[in-house]
Amino acid sequence: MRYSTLVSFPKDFFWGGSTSAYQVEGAWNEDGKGPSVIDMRASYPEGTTDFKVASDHYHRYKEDVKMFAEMGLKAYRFSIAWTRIIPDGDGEINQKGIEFYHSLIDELRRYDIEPIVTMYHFDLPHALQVKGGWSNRGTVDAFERYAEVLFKEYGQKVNYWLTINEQNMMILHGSALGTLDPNLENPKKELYQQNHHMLVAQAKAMTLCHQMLPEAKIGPAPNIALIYPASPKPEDVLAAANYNAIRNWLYLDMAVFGRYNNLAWAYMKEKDILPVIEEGDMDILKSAKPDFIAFNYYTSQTVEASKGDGNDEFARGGDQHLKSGEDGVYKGGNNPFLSKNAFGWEIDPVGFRSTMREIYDRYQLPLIITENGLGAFDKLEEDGSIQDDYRIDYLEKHIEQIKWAITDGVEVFGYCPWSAIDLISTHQGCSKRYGFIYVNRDEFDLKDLKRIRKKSSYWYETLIQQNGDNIGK
Ligand code: BGP
Repeated sequence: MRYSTLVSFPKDFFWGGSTSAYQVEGAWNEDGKGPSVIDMRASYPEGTTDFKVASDHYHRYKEDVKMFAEMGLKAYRFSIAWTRIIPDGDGEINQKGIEFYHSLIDELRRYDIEPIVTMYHFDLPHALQVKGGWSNRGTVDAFERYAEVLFKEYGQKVNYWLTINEQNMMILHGSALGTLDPNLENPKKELYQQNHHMLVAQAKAMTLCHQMLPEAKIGPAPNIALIYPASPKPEDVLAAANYNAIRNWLYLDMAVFGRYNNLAWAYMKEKDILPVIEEGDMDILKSAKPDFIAFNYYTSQTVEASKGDGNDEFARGGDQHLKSGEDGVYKGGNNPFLSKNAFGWEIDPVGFRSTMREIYDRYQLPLIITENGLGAFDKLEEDGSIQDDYRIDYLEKHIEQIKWAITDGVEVFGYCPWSAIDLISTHQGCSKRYGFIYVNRDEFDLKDLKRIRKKSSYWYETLIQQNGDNIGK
């Protein structure tokens, strides 16, 4: 639908920025922090750094938060490292870790920046992984206890909680994220059991949050992107519905309605990967209610009917870690109407609007975008500037689509692009940069880790001052 005028962003809209603990903090083994599955990764893709120092945010958070304030950020979405709080996942509490996040949150509050806290962003404690990770039902209890510690410690300072970042990507692309245990014998069956356990853990955390902190709000944070059929061919349309169910709705139907999506269930049944559901699980899942939906969006995907000829899998941008497509379910493919970024990810702002409309139509809950952004090889110019006009272009087009979605009647209360500051990509090193703020380091040369605001940060600052009024004009 086209409109003669677009509705303005709400006055108290959360213009933010986003990071995650293991990608930005560094200090991987300091002040009592235990190792996570990310720290214990056996190898990294060739030519890319590990996460030991990252952007050294742990030591420089004051300087970073000051820069966020200069940019005018209204919100900062970050994650707490479970292994700083409880180094082995379910044992002793580490006071130094507790203090770090108190200091970070206090610093944000000093500048009126709303903390939006992800409880768990890929970095499961290694000690829990050794005991079976999410395959072990005990991890559900460990997460509930961890949640209780967080709510007790930070509940008076944090109003917005996100449970688990991109649970769907951990299930679908765990090998790329470093979250898939390479020793799993039957990965798919295990993964869907893990998925069930994570869903129960999330439900328990949401219920606990409402009991302990009646004023606080909590929601899931999957990666949601509408799947297109490659053509109007009815079989392609069915294939898109299959993948939408497996990739997107499985996670949100459960978080919001407390039931398994029927197509996703039929898929798991056919593949013989149905999870074991313990007595009482469905009651736990049904009684938990999110207050909002947070989601990450980078790109859309296009699929067609499965050919079943062994060639259904498609590697996005040639990236073997990000394959999708499955015999008898759907075949992955390209969308000829979209351009691509330097890493082969399709750029689709209009798909972003469609995704917001679809989520809101299905669930009728307020939305916040907790990740969206452009990975690029930024260049530090001789004059010390970073001219990331391509990022401005990407963000502007996506923000405009939020405005269209708001005009469509979708309730959106915040936008936290990835990333507030440069950090280490999940599997493509630190040369793939996303930040508004440049961090002066290379893959293997830490240099001085100096912070430099990129051109996009000044552009975003102006946009925030104008509350997005000039967008879409
Ligand atoms: C999401 C993750 C982030 C982040 C982002 C960009 O899946 O939640 O942690 O890394 O994607 O992806 P990448 O780093 O692979 O470019």
